[in-house]
Amino acid sequence: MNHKTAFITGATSGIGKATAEMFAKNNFNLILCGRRIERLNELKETLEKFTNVTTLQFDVRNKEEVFKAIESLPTKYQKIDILINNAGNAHGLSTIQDGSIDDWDAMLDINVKGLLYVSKAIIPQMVARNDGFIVNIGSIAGKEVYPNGNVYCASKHAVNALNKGMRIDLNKHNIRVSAIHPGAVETEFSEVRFKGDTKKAKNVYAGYNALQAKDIAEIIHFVVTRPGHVNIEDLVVYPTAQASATILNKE
Ligand code: NDP
Ligand code: 8X3
Repeated sequence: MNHKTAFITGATSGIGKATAEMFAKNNFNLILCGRRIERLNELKETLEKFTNVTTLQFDVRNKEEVFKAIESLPTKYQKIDILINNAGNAHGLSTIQDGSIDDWDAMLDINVKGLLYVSKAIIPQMVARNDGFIVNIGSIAGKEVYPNGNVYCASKHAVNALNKGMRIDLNKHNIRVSAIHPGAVETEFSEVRFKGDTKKAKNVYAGYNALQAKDIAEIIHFVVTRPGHVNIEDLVVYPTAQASATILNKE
């Protein structure tokens, strides 16, 4: 395969799916990951019209599954040029005293430990080749802490720190590392946060123009297509109507 190969976690929805679509149309070979196999199959069928696509079904929380899945890649997909660490979500929105321990476990296990497991499985080949690109999807929740955001914000502050740590450790191996920190993006994020309460989820994006997944996909594509000597370290992106995590100019 001539073109670069990108490995995208959380490709079944939202930012990851839009990134897969954007990359497919720009001839990247794709390894698309997620837990929902029907969605992976559907996406593969659609995007195969543009590029080479393979899928991996695994839960980022399960380290054995992560390593087994990545080791099982067909030979032509084994060289991974770009890793997009995107899988993640918020679970609940509660004060620290009312928060659910299961929600805390989910956020830390997926957003932090899951990102680490996938990175650990892929970074060694990049180091060996002296070449690679990692994009970590953080959040403005990794830059600010907002009321009731406690553990989600902690998980994204950890992503912010890991992004910096990866940059420092991998710099001498010619591996570029970038983080994108979006504000409100209209995806399934709030449906997951509010456990399927569609009305509550829709309300998060009502009364203003929220970012769309495609907006972030375009930025990710821009970041990974800079010339080899250019590395955008950290990029914060808000909808125009949003001034900070808590200041939103709704109609
Ligand atoms: P979505 O809920 O639309 O997508 C989340 C993706 O993560 C899905 O593809 C899901 O796939 C995958 N995922 C979740 N849990 C796991 C798991 N345990 N194992 C494997 N994959 C998993 O949300 P977004 O697209 O909005 O979120 C993408 C990233 O962007 C997240 O890291 C989120 O924190 C971040 N972000 C989102 C913002 C927003 O406002 N939407 C703003 C800032 C950052 P599946 O369920 O099939 O496994
Ligand atoms: C998602 C953005 O503000 O809902 O990371 O936490 S926010």
